[in-house]
Amino acid sequence: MTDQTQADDNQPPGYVPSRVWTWDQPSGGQFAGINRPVSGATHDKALPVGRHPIQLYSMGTPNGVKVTIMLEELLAAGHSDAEYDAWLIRIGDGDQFSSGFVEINPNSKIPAMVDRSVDPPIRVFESGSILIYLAEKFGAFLPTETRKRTETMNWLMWQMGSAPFVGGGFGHFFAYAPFKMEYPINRYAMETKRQLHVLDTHLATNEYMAGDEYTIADMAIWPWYGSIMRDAYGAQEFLSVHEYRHVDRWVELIAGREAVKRGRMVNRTFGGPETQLLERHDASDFEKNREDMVQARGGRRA
Ligand SMILES: N[C@@H](CCC(=O)N[C@@H](CS)C(=O)NCC(=O)O)C(=O)O
Repeated sequence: MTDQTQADDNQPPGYVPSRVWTWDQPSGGQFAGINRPVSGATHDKALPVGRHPIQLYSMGTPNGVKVTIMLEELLAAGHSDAEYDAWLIRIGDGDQFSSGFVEINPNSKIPAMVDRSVDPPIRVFESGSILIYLAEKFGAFLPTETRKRTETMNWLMWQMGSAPFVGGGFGHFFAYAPFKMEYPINRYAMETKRQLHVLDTHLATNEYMAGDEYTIADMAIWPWYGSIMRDAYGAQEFLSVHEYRHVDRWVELIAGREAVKRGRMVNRTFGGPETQLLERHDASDFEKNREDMVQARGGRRA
């Protein structure tokens, strides 16, 4: 094949990467507007601070939900020091690029957290790091016995490394890219199905990810793989998710937990208003300040 016929096969046809990449225009597709090739703040704005020891700055995406599930589980287990304020960071509006947010997460991604129960306060970013931090701080949901702890960490790290292929790979090209491209959709559908098969095989003989105990590994994996099994990207038929019946069993098991039901509502900005609690500052917010209730009061929080 000559260079020219190869270039004709490229997408768009004739595209040949330049010797040096330059940022000429947004790449197109959903969310392209917030992408930049540099890091750092775009505007000066401090983060709000509430009255609780733990301040969370997040949004109800799968990475955000991992942490709100953990905090709700800790509270349900009686760790009252896990009380938290959850502030909404609207990533579509660029809130992650405020100077205050960049100070606590130079990577400008939700979730990020500040533990103000210690002096000076500790910043924590990366959802996996936040889960481990909270598990160690409260001595919960991370077994201490070496074999079980290692298995929990194995699956937690598996999630952190694997989910970007599902979200940034499959989800992006299947649902968000400006046009459909067979090559990346095939590549990432293959990888997504391989990962679902990994989970299915493991969950055939294990009740939870780390064995017989519910841990931060379940909390990390469920938001991503639970949603790909149920509704993410409208791709359930495409991926034949019905094939993964052990994953299906586990998805229902985790979804049935009361703390999970609460955690998935926090900082959620999509779905029905009755499923959203935009900000959480008190346990009573679930009864008083759900978005359907706030809207019925003309936008006023109780
Ligand atoms: N590895 C990170 C990923 C965080 C992440 O990708 N967050 C997304 C939302 S799910 C985000 O904040 N995106 C905003 C942006 O890219 O500007 C973690 O697990 O915390």
